[in-house]
Amino acid sequence: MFGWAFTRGISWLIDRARRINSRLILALDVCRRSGVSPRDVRVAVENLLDGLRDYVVGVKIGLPTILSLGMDSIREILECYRDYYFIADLKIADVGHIVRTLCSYADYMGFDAVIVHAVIGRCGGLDEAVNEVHSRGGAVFSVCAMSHRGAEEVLNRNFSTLVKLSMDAGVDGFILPATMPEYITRARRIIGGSKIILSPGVIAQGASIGSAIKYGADFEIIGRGIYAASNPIEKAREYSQKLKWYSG
Ligand code: BMP
Repeated sequence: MFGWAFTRGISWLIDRARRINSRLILALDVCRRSGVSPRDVRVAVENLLDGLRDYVVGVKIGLPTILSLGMDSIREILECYRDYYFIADLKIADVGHIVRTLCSYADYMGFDAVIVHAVIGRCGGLDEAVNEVHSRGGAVFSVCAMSHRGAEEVLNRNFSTLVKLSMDAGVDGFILPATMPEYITRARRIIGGSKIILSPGVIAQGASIGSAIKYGADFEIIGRGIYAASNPIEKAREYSQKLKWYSG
């Protein structure tokens, strides 16, 4: 359908992390609210991206920002900031043809990777995402546990099954909660060192900086702790100092 963007794999992400010596991923959930126009949102996004290059390895952009700006605006932004690794947080949970369409939209916008819910299962679900994204050269991260309390009611109870089926489907990495870091340790036991773990829930949701890395994550994802700070660039600098790629 579309296709020019999914050209940089996980190795590009790791190379960049090494280059800038950081394990920090920004959750860019800057979005429209009353009195804030799409133009204002775009300026805020571009100001952040201009200032965070030295500290932030990758940028996770989710539906609030994509819906606020629209796909073509996101595509223009991603084209201008190719020094970041971009992850489409579409949290895909749907049937095969919709999964494939959403993955192709992520490709169109210029993302390097897509986040998919493992709970949809493999056949007609995760397999479709992995095939679609891998055929275009991108990466898939699967959600196998979440960071909010309600996740313990259903999703997180199926954690081991979700991790195993994600491995069988051939995903490139996992999204696991910093607020419940025991899932990170458990995932590492199942997956070994071969896959990447990105961990949200740091600062605004209560997990302390560096804790998910200690439990075995590769990167920590921080949103409000950076973009809602009075000085986002200073905060990102401070956090990246605590999340160095090379310890010591
Ligand atoms: P914040 O640092 O502002 O709490 O943002 C966390 C980001 O990580 C949000 O984009 C959210 O959608 C995402 N996220 C999460 O918080 N918990 C999860 O379990 C999975 C997520 O993707």
